[in-house]
Amino acid sequence: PPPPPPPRTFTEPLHVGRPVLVDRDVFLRRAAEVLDRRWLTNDGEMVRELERRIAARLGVRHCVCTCNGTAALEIAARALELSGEVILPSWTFVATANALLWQGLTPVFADIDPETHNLDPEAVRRAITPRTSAILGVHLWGRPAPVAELQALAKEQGVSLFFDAAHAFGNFLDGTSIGNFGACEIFSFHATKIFSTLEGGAIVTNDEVLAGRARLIRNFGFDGLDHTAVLGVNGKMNEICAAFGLTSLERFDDLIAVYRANYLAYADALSGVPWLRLLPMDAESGACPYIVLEIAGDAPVRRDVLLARLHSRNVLARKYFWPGVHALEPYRTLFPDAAARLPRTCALAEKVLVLPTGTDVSCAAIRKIAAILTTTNFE
Ligand code: T4K
Repeated sequence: PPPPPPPRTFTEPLHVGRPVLVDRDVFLRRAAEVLDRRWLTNDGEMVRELERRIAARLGVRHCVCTCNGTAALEIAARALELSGEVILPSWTFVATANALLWQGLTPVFADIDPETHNLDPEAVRRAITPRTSAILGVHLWGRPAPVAELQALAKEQGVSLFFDAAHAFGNFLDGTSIGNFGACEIFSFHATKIFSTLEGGAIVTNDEVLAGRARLIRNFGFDGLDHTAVLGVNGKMNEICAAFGLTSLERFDDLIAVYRANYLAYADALSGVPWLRLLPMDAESGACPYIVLEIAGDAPVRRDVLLARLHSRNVLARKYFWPGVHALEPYRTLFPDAAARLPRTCALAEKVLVLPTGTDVSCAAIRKIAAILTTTNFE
């Protein structure tokens, strides 16, 4: 029989990271409270309440909300008093490295384990020099980094360990919430995340001294009305963002269920295609924020052809995080030899497609996306 015709175009574009909306009335009521109080920012009641609820949810002692995840990383690096070199993956969003360089630190990229997309502890060990002051692990796509191995290595080498958990709010490692590992962890609550404060982020830690330092740095270094203790910055979250966050948090568990169901629907629709690998997610207990697909080198169709095909059908898939941070400016110019140490990152960057998920993506849409990917009579 002739092959089935290619699936038709979606009428509305499907995005990776389309913001999830909160209950409008509840949010507007909270926003009105903020206006009534005329306390709009600077450690207001909404921010404090959000910090309490996040800390309680994660089972972590301290939560310091910030204006975005990048600022959270920068403040964390300052609070940890880092210097010299910090080891991190290149297979991440550019903000992970930018935050370090912006603080005058030298990012040193280490290769990943292609099975997990997270740092390979052996590659980290090889990247350690006398100038290394810290390891910055990333829980990429919400999948936990190899925490125990990195912890042991950091201890052995006498360097700090902290985590970029921008993707990992609502995820767990062996039953413990992400947020409890290393000296501290940072989250992004950007609009594209399942739990969002529009723009926002947080540093979470069980270390009281570190949390105190992060609070000082977040507010220009002020420790009194007319007195500063350290070099600070303006990294504060405002009250409207916190009001959105409180409303978003109330919906979080329902949303996780949607994202998990979508992940399982993709797994079902794409199973049995030997040249596609769907990166496994923890659909039992964790959130499944990203749908990450690898296209095998011997696939009948190249990744970029599939991407163009999806885009032509209004499925706005992404090549996150192609080509790897080391290949983006200014890193490409600063570290022209980095690629030689990152063969697995470079290979993976040519394979990955991230597919739309979230409340706008139904199971029927997922079956159609799978058909667009696997139909053979396109060209
Ligand atoms: N560390 C890691 C590992 C990160 O992934 C990130 C951020 C950070 C640190 C830093 O955290 P923040 O400082 O951002 O809090 C997006 C997000 O902006 C960024 O937060 C996120 N990671 C990154 C993975 O994705 P872009 O530049 O790819 O987003 P953009 O503008 O292309 O939007 C994604 C899709 O969503 C598009 O199809 C358009 C759609 N969209 C987006 C927004 C904002 C909407 O429909 N409405 C909207 O309001 O970075």
